[in-house]
Amino acid sequence: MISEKISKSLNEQLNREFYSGYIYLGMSAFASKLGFNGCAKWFNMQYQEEMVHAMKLFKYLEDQGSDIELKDIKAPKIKAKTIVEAFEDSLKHEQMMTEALNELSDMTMKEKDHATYNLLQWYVTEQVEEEASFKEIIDNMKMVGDNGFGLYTLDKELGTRVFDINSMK
Ligand code: OFO
Repeated sequence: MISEKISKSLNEQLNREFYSGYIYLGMSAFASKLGFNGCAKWFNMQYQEEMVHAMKLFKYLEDQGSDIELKDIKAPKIKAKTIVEAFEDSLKHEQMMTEALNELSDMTMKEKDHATYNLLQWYVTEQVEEEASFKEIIDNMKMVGDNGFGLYTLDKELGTRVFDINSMK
């Protein structure tokens, strides 16, 4: 059993995870419109990962006998004009997610809610990996600059990403 305050905050986080998925689906459509099909696939894999993040929380709330409140998912606004901006905006979004997860984690520490704290550490660790992969892609894109062949190669490489549900357990 978890407190009402924690349950409410986890429900908010559940919505944020679905929203993250929505953002990456939007980024995928944007990348594909620019002709970066590899990036589009990469973002689509990211969308699928976010759905796993959401469903992990959903299952936890269920296991704890908490109310699950499915709220409206905000439509994502894709402001990026270039492919590198799409990754930069994504990184900013992930940094916001990290902040939200750290705050949630602090809350569980204060409440001495060990089970939820333990669950959240999985997310905290996952955030380090996510931020690092966005940073790496941005760095590589900046290195390549306007070089068409470099961008083509990078796009092909990003298109090899596969979604492995087992790595998310
Ligand atoms: Fe990419 O963020 Fe979920 O947790």
